[in-house]
Amino acid sequence: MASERTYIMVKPDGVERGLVGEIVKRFEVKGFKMLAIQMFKPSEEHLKEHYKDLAQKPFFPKLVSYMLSAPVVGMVWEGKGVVATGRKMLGETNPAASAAGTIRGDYCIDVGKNLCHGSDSVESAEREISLWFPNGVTNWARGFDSLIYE
Ligand code: RTP
Repeated sequence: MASERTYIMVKPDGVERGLVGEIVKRFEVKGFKMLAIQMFKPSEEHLKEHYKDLAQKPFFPKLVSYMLSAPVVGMVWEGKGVVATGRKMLGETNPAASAAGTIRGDYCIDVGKNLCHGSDSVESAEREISLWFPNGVTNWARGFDSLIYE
């Protein structure tokens, strides 16, 4: 059975616009399994650690202040190929390049207000899950996995 996990985060604009439920719904109806969900009001240090690979980018200060502007909702999702498929479901980083049917393609316009984050590799996912859920995440047995996986 699949054990791949990803970290999906609804950013401040998504929380303030009331899109948490819509984003959760898309992952649920796809067939992925939620392992954790929590609202956070992270510190600046915590956010800088999350985005540490981008620290030298010119947009980094703007990104940090955007991410501190309201709470975020962090989630752990599990499923076969969930990292890559999760990124496809989010769409491209720039909503203008995102296909209709993706979250960013359907619900936002500018790159600096792009609603959601998804881990870009299995390794990043595990790092991010440890950062946001340091006490670990409990798995659970779902009764209908045989209807999802062949
Ligand atoms: P994320 O980490 O949030 O899932 O986004 P991503 O992998 O698709 O894109 P990344 O390059 O890691 O950028 C992280 C976030 O920074 C903001 N950004 N602003 N040119 C800009 O102003 C710019 N470029 C990126 C976006 O919020 C992006 O999601």
